[in-house]
This record gives sequence, structure tokens and C-alpha cells, in this order.
Amino acid sequence: RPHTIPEPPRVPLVGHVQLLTAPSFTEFTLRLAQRLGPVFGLRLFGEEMTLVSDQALVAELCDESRFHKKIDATLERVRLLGGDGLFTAHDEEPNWKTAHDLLIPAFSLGAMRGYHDTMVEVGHRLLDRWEKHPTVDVPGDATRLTLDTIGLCGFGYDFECFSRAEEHPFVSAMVRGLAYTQETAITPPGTAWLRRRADTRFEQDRQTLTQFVDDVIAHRRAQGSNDGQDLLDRMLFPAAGQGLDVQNIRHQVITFLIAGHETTSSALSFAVYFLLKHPEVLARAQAEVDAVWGDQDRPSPAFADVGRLTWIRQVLNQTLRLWPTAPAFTVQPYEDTVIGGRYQVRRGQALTISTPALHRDPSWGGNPNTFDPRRFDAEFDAQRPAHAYKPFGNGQRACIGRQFALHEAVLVLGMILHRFELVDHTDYQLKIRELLTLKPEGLTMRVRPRHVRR
Ligand code: MNH
Repeated sequence: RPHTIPEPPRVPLVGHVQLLTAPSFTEFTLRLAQRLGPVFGLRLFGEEMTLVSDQALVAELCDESRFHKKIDATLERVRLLGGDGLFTAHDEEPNWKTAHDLLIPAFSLGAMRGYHDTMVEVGHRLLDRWEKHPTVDVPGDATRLTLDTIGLCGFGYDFECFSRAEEHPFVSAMVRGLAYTQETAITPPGTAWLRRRADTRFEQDRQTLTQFVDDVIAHRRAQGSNDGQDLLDRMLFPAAGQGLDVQNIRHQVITFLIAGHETTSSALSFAVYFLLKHPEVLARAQAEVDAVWGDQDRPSPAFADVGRLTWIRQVLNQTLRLWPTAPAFTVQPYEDTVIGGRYQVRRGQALTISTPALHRDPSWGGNPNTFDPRRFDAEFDAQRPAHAYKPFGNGQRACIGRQFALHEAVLVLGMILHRFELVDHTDYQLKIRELLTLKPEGLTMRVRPRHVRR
């Protein structure tokens, strides 16, 4: 017997406008999931969405023989910047598979070895800055770190975010452009004319991005191949038959600069937030880094050291359980079908998996809202149902940068905890800012050196 998918009460014509006034869409949907259960529908103007957070249902939606990635209203807008780049390409667009096959080797374990020294170098930039300025804007500096890292590792370009007074023009254009795509994703019909000025600004920003990327490409072409290993080299000097067109390479560069830094930066920031609020977890993490680097003044972490920071990795896994920084992904059925044995869904219908809600499923045991990295002890990893934890999405369209992000985040968190004591000087209260990704807005802390010098 088919069931109707529940919905909160709807306002005639506009649907669930209350969504647009909520502090963040994700927190709003978490509350709705508590009230309406693990499947519910929302409608905003013409846009229909179905949110799913039940573990068994999500497992069903992760079956790639029945469901595949949907470019929903939000991602459709991101296509204004990312086009048919990896993140926003439709499965059927040929460039998706070509680029995926071309770039997969750039994310192998061997490739991570190649990026490691650069990640360490950028980590030192952050430590040096914090030594001089011990009151720290956490998301701000985490973003400087991750952008420098992806710029250097991916494209041999140094944004030098820590040493400039003004934001890099590419960064301003990217942040403003991304904000524009999201703020204009779902608007009342007939109101597009109201944002003509924003449209013009966006066109300028898009120009800035394209010009910058073209300069980076031209520079590499002039200089010749780097070592054949980074993302840009792989795209510009591919093996025969694997090539991408210039327009697509632009889309990929912009995609990687966006996807490659926001999410990792916020994951680091939320991890710092949780450590500030959980002194016992922090103490264990400090004991771990001390066991690896002792009381060395300025250790230069080796690649293998990162694998030894298992508690810090559990801290990050737990952070991404409670606040997966890319908080949803959307799939669609290949054919009309029934999910959960009772809900009829149509071919192509958007089914959005809310990962913060999925990750709080009661089956996690205890109070699923509590931060406890022991949930990721090896013994539990083996017992966890296959699709209970999806911070990096699913299947062939899952995050290609996962190992990159985790290597970078574990390494840098380790470096920070080895060097500094963290002080929650404002008794920070979590406030989430959502713009495609989540971040702890306004999180600052004070740091104090831990190891005696000389
Ligand atoms: Mn990432 C796809 C989360 C770091 C590059 N990423 C995804 C998806 C999620 C995700 C979820 C799937 C989205 C969807 O199905 O619509 N990504 C993260 C998180 C982090 C992260 C939580 C950090 C923490 N991502 C990174 C990094 C890079 C990167 C770092 C690059 C260096 N991600 C991508 C790309 C895709 C993606 C590219 C699209 C892959 C594809 O569809 O082929």
C-alpha cells in the first residue's frame, strides 16, 4: 500500500517559504526530520524536494543500479561557475568520465606522497602566523591554509593567502560568485529583474575567474610540464585520447579550487570547535602528537607520521559525522519506483540525502548528538552498516578528493595541537553559516605555545 510522503503545512503559491528565513537550511531540515520523520517533502515556489535521512532508505538510494546523481536546483546554479566540471557534470556528459579517469591517479596514495611536503610547508605558514598573532580567526585561517594548499598541489600556483593584506582577487570573485549562485537559486517567479545589479557583478566576477585560470594555464604551457603529476599537468599534457577541451579545463580548475578548499577548511574549523569544547578528547590528541613528535621544537612531519595520528583521524571522522561540511547530496531514480516498500517516486525525482540527519540515526547508539571519537574505534568500523556514514557522498560520484582532504586535515590538526594550547577565550557558542557548505561562523580562539624553546 503506497504512503504519501509527509510535508509540513504549506503556504498557498509559495510553499514552504519559512525555509528561507531559517538560520540555515540544514538546521531547519534537522528539526523537520525530528518532527516529520526520516522522509518528507518540501516545495519552494516551483521547486520540489524530498529529504531522506533513514539509514535503511539511504542504503536503498545508494544502490547505483537504481539511482544516480541528480543535478538539483542548487547544483544547477553552481554550473554557472563549474559547468561540466567533475562536481556539477551530469553523469551522461562525456566530460565527466573523461575527466574522472584522467584525474583519478592524481588522488592515489602515491600522489598523496607527492603533495605531502607542500602540505607541511603550508601548515608551517599557519603556525608562523599564529605564533605572531595568537588570537585566531579559525575559519579565516583554515581557508587561507586550504586554498594555498590546493593552489600549490593542484596547479603550482601560490595564492600566498597568509602574506597579503587584501584578499586575492580570485578568492573574492569566487566567494562572491558562489554566494550569488546560491542566493539566486530559489527565488519567486518573475523577480529576476530585481537583481540586475547582482547579475552584472556576477558577470564581472566570472570574467575575473576565467581570466585568472587562463593566466595560470598560459603560464604552465609556457613553462612546460611541471613533473606530469599535478592536476593541471594531467589535464594539459594528457596521454593520447584522454584530452579535455579548454573550456572544460577552465571548469575543472574552478571546480577544484572551490570544492578543494571550502569543505576541508570547515572540517578543520568544526574539529577545532569540538576540541575546544571537549578537553578530554583534546588531551588524548595532544598525547598522540607528543608520542609522534616528542618535544621537538619545529618538527617536520613525515608522510608516514600522518598514518600514526589515529585518534586525530577519529576526531575528524566524528566531526564529519555531526557536521558533514557538504551536508547533502541528491540522487534520482532511473525509473519510476517504490522506496522503503511504501513511497512511490518518479523517474528523475530529486531525492536529497541529508547527511547530518542520517548521521544522527538512533542506530548510532547512546545520544547520537554527542561528540565522541570512540565511535570510530576500529571495532565499530567493522559493525557499521554500509551506508550509515556518507560525508563524502556515494559511489562513482563520491568525493574524488577524500584522501587529499583527510591527509591535509589530519596533518595540520596534528601540527597545530603539537605546537599550541587552544583557549576558548570567548566561550564560543556554535552558529552555523551555510552557503553550499557549513562553517562555524565567528569562531575565534587564543593559542599559547606548548613546548619550551631552546
Ligand atoms: Mn569533495 C564531491 C564532500 C574535500 C573535490 N565532495 C563531493 C561530494 C561530497 C563531498 C559529499 C559528493 C557531492 C554529490 O554527490 O553531489 N569533499 C567533501 C568533504 C570534503 C571534501 C566533506 C572535505 C572534508 N573534495 C574535497 C577536496 C577536493 C574535492 C579536498 C579536491 C581536491 N569533491 C571534489 C570533486 C567532487 C566532490 C571534484 C565531484 C566528484 C565527481 O562527481 O566526480
